[in-house]
Amino acid sequence: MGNFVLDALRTSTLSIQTSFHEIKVSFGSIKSLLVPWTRSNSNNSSPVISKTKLREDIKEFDESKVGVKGLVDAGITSIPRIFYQPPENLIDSRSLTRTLDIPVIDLAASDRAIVVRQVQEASSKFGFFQLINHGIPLCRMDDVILSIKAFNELETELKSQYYSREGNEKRVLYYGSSLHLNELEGASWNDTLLVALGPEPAESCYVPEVCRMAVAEWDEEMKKLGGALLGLMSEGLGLKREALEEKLCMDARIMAGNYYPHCPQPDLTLGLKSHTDPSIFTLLLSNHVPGLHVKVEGHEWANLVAHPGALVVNIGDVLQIISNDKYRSVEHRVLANSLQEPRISVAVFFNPANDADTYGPLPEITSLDEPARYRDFDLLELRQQMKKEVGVKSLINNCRIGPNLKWRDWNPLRLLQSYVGSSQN
Ligand SMILES: O=C(O)CCC(=O)C(=O)O
Repeated sequence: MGNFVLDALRTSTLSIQTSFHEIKVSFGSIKSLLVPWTRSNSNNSSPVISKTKLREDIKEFDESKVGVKGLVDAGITSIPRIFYQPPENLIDSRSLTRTLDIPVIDLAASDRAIVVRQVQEASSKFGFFQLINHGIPLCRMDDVILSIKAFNELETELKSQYYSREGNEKRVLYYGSSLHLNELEGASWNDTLLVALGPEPAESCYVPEVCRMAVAEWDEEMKKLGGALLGLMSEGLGLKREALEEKLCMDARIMAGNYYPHCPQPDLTLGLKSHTDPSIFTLLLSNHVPGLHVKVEGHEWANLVAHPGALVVNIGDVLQIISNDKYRSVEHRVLANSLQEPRISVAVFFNPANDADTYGPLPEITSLDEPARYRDFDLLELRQQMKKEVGVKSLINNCRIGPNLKWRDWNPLRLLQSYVGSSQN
């Protein structure tokens, strides 16, 4: 079997004849792309390829450790089949011109009550908002973006030393496309560097040197800003400032440095598939290359364009559950990048960290009138969820109390707490 990635990499000049059945490179043929391809719902013009073949191609791509950027560097002009998205995931052209104006919240505003109300409204209506005057110097923002760029643009031999999609003691992973690749779902057009920031951070010697300092400095900023934001969110629920912090102990931070290289066929794939974050919330910084797409009112997609210098916040599944649906975790994805310049984003996911605790709607905000809509979950369940492929509200759907909830999932204490909560109001 031809190794399409390495063949392509060995080739400086690619002459690609895309008749359906043959793609030739100056040295050898890319056999992986020769086999016809099919998917249910695919239209007649789609080539047909078996699941076995897709599985083999995924393995080859992964074992090459070159990431998606390696394919682009090799000069490919059509994307390998493993990146084709099923038709239902493809972009509807009308959504490309729709823009979502999410609230812009000025953290330096003098009236805290107004800021609390803005955070509360944005978290419940949009699930997304932007922060300006957040206190993080522009140079810090530039540094972390440039350092993620520098890592992704390292020589392949240097970068591939970090390549792994399995959890490891180094607590640093770098992989091409999404964390879980399989033949049933299209792969996405990006590369990611994941670094554990807490509570047991990656030892600095394991973080690639080219971004070590910038990531450590970014984490310091994220801890401060994340804590301040959680205080505002807590007050937005009518609780004391420290309530969510005490409950959630959100020390478990993970950073994803995402690199979306140019995609030669952006209408066939996605930069990142649609998902919600299984976090408390996420703080997102990106460079000026657009691509973030957000589902508005649960059905239409729109572009989210952040103000220069702003940080984007999105509510995660954990906070939707804890707030008993007062705050919303909203579906988002990233378009495949049609521009020559890469899109780079740095997402910091804030997760609960207290192993001993269970998490569910806060008794203080549930009552007989507004009973808990979710059962409790623990960190084991949350971690299992995070290990799976990016998904849409999987944790929320698993925990939602409804006809499918098994009797053993009910927590009598929770019912009692709801009652006590309501009688104290
Ligand atoms: O790159 C982006 O803009 C979004 C990243 C994202 O959604 C994620 O890393 O979960």
